[in-house]
Parts: sequence; C-alpha cells; structure tokens
Amino acid sequence: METRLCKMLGIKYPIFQGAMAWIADASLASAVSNAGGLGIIAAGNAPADVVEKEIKECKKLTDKPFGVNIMLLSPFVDDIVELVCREGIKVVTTGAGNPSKYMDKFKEHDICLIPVVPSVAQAKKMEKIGASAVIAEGMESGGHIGKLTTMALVPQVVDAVTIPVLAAGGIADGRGMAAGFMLGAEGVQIGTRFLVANECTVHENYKNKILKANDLSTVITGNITGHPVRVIKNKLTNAFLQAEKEEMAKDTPDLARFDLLGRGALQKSVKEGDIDNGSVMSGQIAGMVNKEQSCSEIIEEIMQEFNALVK
Ligand code: TUI
Repeated sequence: METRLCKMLGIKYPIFQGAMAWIADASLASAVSNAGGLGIIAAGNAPADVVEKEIKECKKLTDKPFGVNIMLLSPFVDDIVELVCREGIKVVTTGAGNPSKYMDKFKEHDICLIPVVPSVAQAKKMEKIGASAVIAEGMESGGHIGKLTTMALVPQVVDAVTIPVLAAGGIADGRGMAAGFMLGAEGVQIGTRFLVANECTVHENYKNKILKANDLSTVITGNITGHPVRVIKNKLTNAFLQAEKEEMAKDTPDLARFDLLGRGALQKSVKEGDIDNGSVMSGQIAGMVNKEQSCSEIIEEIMQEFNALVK
C-alpha cells in the first residue's frame, strides 16, 4: 500500500501517529517511525528547549522520518518554528489554528507542511498556500476539536483539494482506516490507540482510563470559550460543565474562570496520573481500545485488517 504520501515522506505505511500534547515524545514517535508509520513529536504548550531535547533524542532512536506537530495556540509557536527549521525536520503538522504566516519559512527549509483542517474552507486555504497534504480531523477525535464528523468532513475535503488528504477522528483499526480510504483519504492519523502503546510514556493511570472507557465515556468541555476539547468524563469535567452552565445563564459570562479550571490540567493527568482532577483527552473510539501492544504490533495488525478489506 504505497500512496502518494508514502512516496512524498519516505514512509512504508500511510499511518500518522496523532500528536498528543505532553504525551507524544521521542519514545512514542521513534517507535511509530521504526514500525513504518510517521511518528510525530507534539510540541503542545511546551517551550522550545523541551521540544529540542525530544527531537535530538528521537534522532538517536530512529533513522526513519519523523515529524513535529506545532500547536498554534501555544505561546511558544515562533520559537518552535525556528527550532524545526534549525533541526532540519522534514514534516510539520499543525493544529488548533491557521499556520499561513509561517509558510515562507517552511518552504525556505524544505519542510512539508501538513495542517489539520476542520473544514473545507480551511483545506482550500491550506492547499493555496502550498501545504503538501491536509489532515481532515472529525470531532470524534480527542483534545481540541472542530464541528464536523469524520464521515461528513473527509469526502467534502477530498472533493475540494487535489493534494493528499489524511482522515482522522474515530480511527483505531483496519476497518476505520479502510473506511477513511473509501471516503477518498490516502492516509490516516491515529491517536487514541497509540495512547496505550508500550512505548507511550503517559502515566499508567491514564492508560487504564482509556482501556476501561466505553463508547459514551467522553464529553466536550469548553464550548463556551470557543475552544471545545474532548476528554474522558471525570470530576474535573463535571465541575467544568457545571461552571459552563452557570456562566451561560449570566448576561456577561466570566470566561476567566475556565482558564483557571483548565490550566495545567493535562500535565496533571499525563505526568502525575491524577485522572480525577486532570484532563484525560481521548477520542470517542476509546471504547474499542482495550489492549496494550507495541507500536509495531499495532501498525502490523491495522495493516493486516486493512489489506484483508481493501484487496
Ligand atoms: O489540535 C488538535 N488537537 C489538540 S491540540 C491540544 S493541546 C490543547 N490543550 C488545551 C486546550 C487546547 C489545546 C489538544 N488537542 N487537533 C487539530 C485540530 N485543529 N482540531 C481542530 C483544529 C483547527 C481548528 C481551527 C484547525 C484550524 C482551525 O482554523 C481556524 C482559524 O484560525 O482559521
């Protein structure tokens, strides 16, 4: 299964590992790249020196291509852009915003830009500025999400652009990958399933929360702030949703309250394992993710299922 994406990026399988903030580090990214997919280091909200360490470590752990994801709401975006240029990174994905103003820099350094897009309009814009491909991510995915489902978004994006499209959101096995390809995608991005990979360094409590989750375990918080985020239901989300209800009933909602409620919440669950008061980001597909495996086992299993369906 060699698609345009595989040729463009020098990878064996058209499978990207989702860039999970504070989680997708050198250990996970190198394991995915060594297994034939594209491993991606998530810059998230981390400062450039932290990301630099992961990039240098990843170069030691794999000789295969890997990418870096730039989360555009981060206060360190400019520094991270400088860093990926300096480090000779060849693939950059972006999320949670419009990366247009960095395009000249990426072109100058021969970097393939592959932005996540939540709509047809964004996909067209990204093709026009010279993106190499786009990731059409439906709102089934975990973390920061758009408004459309994968089923509705992917075929509309595929019809609107000529560059390769990757499908993301709700994909965790060969069936999901095949479904994405039926919609016209030429690759997929998978996040939640890699959360429980042996090489994923997220806290064990976080992994167990994913392994125990079912189809109805996630909720969307942050609709009120304009930055909706999909997470597993817990004490924090109950407090958050209650506060959203209270503020929505007011003439002038106090949005600063949500900043306080959410700040540092992801690190709390990822690093400290506080899955009650921390934010446990996960896709809706978590209910199907029920075994710990190595990245190579995950990718081989997905490709086997995929090949049996599409051949
Ligand atoms: O970026 C993601 N998912 C993320 S980022 C993240 S870190 C975070 N932590 C706390 C609060 C917020 C974020 C966790 N999960 N997915 C990619 C994605 N991008 N989904 C939606 C979008 C998107 C939205 C709007 C992309 C472009 C866009 O453009 C709007 C504009 O600015 O024109």
